[in-house]
Amino acid sequence: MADNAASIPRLMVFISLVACAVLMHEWPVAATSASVNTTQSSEVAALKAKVEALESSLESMGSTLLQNLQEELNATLKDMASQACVCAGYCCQVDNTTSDAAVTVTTTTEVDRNHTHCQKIRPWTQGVKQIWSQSKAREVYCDGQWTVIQRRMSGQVDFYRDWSDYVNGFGNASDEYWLGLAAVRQITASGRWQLRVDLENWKNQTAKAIYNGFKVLSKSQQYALKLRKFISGSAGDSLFATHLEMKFSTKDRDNDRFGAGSCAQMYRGGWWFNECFLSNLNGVYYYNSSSNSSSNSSNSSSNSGSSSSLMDGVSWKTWMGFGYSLKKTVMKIRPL
Ligand SMILES: [Ca+2]
Repeated sequence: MADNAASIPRLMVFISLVACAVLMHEWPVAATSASVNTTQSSEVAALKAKVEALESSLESMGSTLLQNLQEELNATLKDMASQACVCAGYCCQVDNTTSDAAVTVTTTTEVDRNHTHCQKIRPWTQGVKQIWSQSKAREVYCDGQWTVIQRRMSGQVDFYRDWSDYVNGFGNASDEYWLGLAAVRQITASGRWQLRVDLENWKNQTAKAIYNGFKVLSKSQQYALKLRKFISGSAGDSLFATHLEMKFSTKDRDNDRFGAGSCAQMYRGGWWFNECFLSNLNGVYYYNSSSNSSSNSSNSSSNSGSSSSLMDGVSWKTWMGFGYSLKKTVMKIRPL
């Protein structure tokens, strides 16, 4: 018993020692863990700050890159759209006034490249239409299947113009105009063509002249006039007999056969002058055929007076004679 009694305190001491030992062992461990946690937290905080900084930086870079890409894409799209307008034969406009990403293409009219003259545009109606001429869309007046290449009717358009204007065309398809020698040359370069001339005088009487084999020759041939035959017409022939194979002349390009001067300057128009004419449908427009009339030109005072002053008028000799200026004229063509 004495041994047992003595062993209890010894056991207690032992347990105490073990407990102490355990405690002694645990304390350093707990202290080390706390130290590591603190270090890790600060590192995490630093990393977090770095990540945030990087994110912010990337965001900024991304924004700039995106903006640059959008601008580049927009420019490319506009360029492509412009080319598409030309390539597809669209009469359209790309809006270059805005830098928005959206590309605005305003298509006014689609022009079929096969529509090189009015007969190819169905249905055959009267009015201003788009044809494909010299690699671009342009307006002409279609009289059914006829393509109008010249029209006088109001005196609103000045026809006393230079070579360049007569080659490229001028006026307004809904009113008075000259389609242009280059365009007419291109249209009539192949195939066989008929020319019809419609005239109206100041008594509202009408007459016509029809020719087969109409053609305008090339630029190097000074857009000379080719006609195979005068077919018919109450206006008589004022073209084939005198103007066949004549080169075109304007006030600044004397290709006529009149050695003493320029027919285009004397009779104030562009035409296939010989020496000088039986017809001059591009002459000065007078608002009346008779004397004391006035013209549309700025020097109208010099155009009034005796009927002889109308020699430079819109003339077709075999119908109304020299010195009579017509009210309306139309030159129109169609394939034979
Ligand atoms: Ca001459």
